[in-house]
Amino acid sequence: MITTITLNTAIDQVYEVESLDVGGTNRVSAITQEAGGKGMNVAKVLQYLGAEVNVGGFAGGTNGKKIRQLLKKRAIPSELISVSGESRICLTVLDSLNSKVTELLESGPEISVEEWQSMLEWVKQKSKIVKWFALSGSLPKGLPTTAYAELIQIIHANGAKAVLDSSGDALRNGIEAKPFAIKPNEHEIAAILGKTAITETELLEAGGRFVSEGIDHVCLTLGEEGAIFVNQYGYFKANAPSIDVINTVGSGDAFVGGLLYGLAQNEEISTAYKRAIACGSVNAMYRAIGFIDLGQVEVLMEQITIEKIKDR
Ligand code: TA6
Repeated sequence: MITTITLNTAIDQVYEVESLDVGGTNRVSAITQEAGGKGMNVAKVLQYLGAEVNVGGFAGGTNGKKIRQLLKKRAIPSELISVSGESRICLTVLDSLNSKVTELLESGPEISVEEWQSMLEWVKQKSKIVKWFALSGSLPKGLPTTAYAELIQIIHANGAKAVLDSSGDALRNGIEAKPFAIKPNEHEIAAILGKTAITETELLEAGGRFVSEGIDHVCLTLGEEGAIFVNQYGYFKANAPSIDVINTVGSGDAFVGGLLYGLAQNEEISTAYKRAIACGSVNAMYRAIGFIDLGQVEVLMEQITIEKIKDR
């Protein structure tokens, strides 16, 4: 069993337009709605891969009710904690003619101290029976920037493992709690180092430092350039297969799903890394967020090579 936690759940709504006219009138040709927020997408990908998965997080109001219904439709068991605020809508506008994606993300409800305490207690109980956790996405208002660090400490204290995918202070503080794996992209690493851009050497340095500090797998995603992996055996670079991109939203989440599946199955680590990249790439080949086709994943995995750059 793998549990994904989304502290700021959402309804992911995709509007498809032929050619987005910013400032003009746009007719929507197709609408889809899914349970969203990063951890929900990780859960969907894990389910496609055949893993047993359930989801935790906060959900409130009419949108929270809808999120629960959408999860039920997919037969993803949810143990979301109800909150008094209204869960958010995250809107993706797909410009099909120009293959451009625009995201409009609401900030979500404010979480009270009592609601946060309920979450800490839930994770305390859950991590006694579940071995793997994904902690994904931005933090809703009201939570301290140490929220993920607190969850990681609880998870580790119970002998379970956490993969963290966040950004900003939540990522910086989360790293200090030494999750089992992290998946920042180059911009997220640059931001926590107080830089606007980052060289490959600086990325490798940061990855090496995180591993020395106790993180087992540092997975640095580089978009179409592939990914850099740092672990106790060294520094590795992997290519991304060439694909026709439709919608990259959720690709990072699909990467986490693939990685977590491999880790939980105790796969050879290079296979888990390849699965992560392939899942991220396949997600980008489709309109839907958090969708993978298993056959495509296998095909793309064959096209990924992982090269050792240097020893640690
Ligand atoms: O990664 C894509 C996505 O998961 C969307 O599904 C949308 O819900 C958004 O990211 C939320 O990101 P955030 O970091 O605000 O939790």
